[in-house]
Amino acid sequence: MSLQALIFDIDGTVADTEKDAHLVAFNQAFKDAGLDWNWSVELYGDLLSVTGGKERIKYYLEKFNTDFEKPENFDEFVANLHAVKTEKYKQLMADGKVPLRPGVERLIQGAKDAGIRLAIATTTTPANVTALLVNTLGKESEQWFEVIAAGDIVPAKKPAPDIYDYALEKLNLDAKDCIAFEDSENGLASSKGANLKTIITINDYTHDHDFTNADIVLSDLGEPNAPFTIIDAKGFNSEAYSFVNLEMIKSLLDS
Ligand code: XBP
Ligand code: MG
Repeated sequence: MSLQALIFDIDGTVADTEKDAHLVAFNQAFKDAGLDWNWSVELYGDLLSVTGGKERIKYYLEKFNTDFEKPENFDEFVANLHAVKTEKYKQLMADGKVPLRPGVERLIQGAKDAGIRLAIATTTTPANVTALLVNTLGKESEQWFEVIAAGDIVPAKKPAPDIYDYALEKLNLDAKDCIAFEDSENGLASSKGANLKTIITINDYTHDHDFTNADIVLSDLGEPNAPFTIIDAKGFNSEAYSFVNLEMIKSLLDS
C-alpha cells in the first residue's frame, strides 16, 4: 500500500491558535475567575513545554507562581477554570479570530477529492477542534475527518505516542501508509513514537525546537502562488516542489 491517510495536529499546525486564541482564552478565564494571573506571550512560550491546558495551569503554579495557595479541591478548581477557558476559546473561533495556515485547506480538499482519508491527533479539547473546523472550513467539515483523536481521550498526552497510536488504531492503518503534520518538538516525539513519517511546519513558538527526527522541515505547506521555504530537506529531493501536495507526500513516504 502507499499513502492512505493524512493525520493532522491542530494547534500550531493547522492554525496558529496558541498565541491568538489559547493564550487569550486562558487570560480571559483567569480574569473572569478574579485571579490576577496574566500570562505574557513570552511566558506562554515556556508554558507550552507542557501540553494540555489543565496540565499547563498546574505547571504554571508549580514553576512560576509558587505563592498561590491551592484550594482544597484543586483538581476541580483547575477543571472549572479550564472549562471557562474552553468557552472563551470557542467564542474567539466564532469571532473568526484565527485563520488556517497556508496550504492547509488546499491539501485537505485535495486529499478529500483523491479519496485519501483524514484524521486529527491533537492534545487540545475536542470542542476546540470542532470550533476551529466549523469556523474555518464550514459546518460539514468535521465529517471529513474519519477520526478526531483529541484531549483526554488518551491519558498520556504528547510527547507520548498514545494519541497517534489511537488514531492509527481507529483508522485501522499501518503507520507506514500515513503521514503526520506537526509543528513542535512534543508533537514530533509523539508522531515518531508511533512510527509516522512527519512533515514539520514551524511557527514563531517552535522555530528553534529540535526537529532532528523529522522527515522534512518547512516554513509552511505553501501555496502555488506562495512557495514554502525549506528549513531542512533531510535528504529528500524537494527541488520539484514549492508547495506540499499529495504527489510530494507520496514521494516522501517512498523515500
Ligand atoms: C496543543 C496543546 C494544547 C493547547 C490547549 O499541543 O498543548 O494544550 O495549547 O488545549 P499539540 P486545551 O499541538 O502538540 O497537540 O486547553 O484544550 O488542553
Ligand atoms: Mg501543535
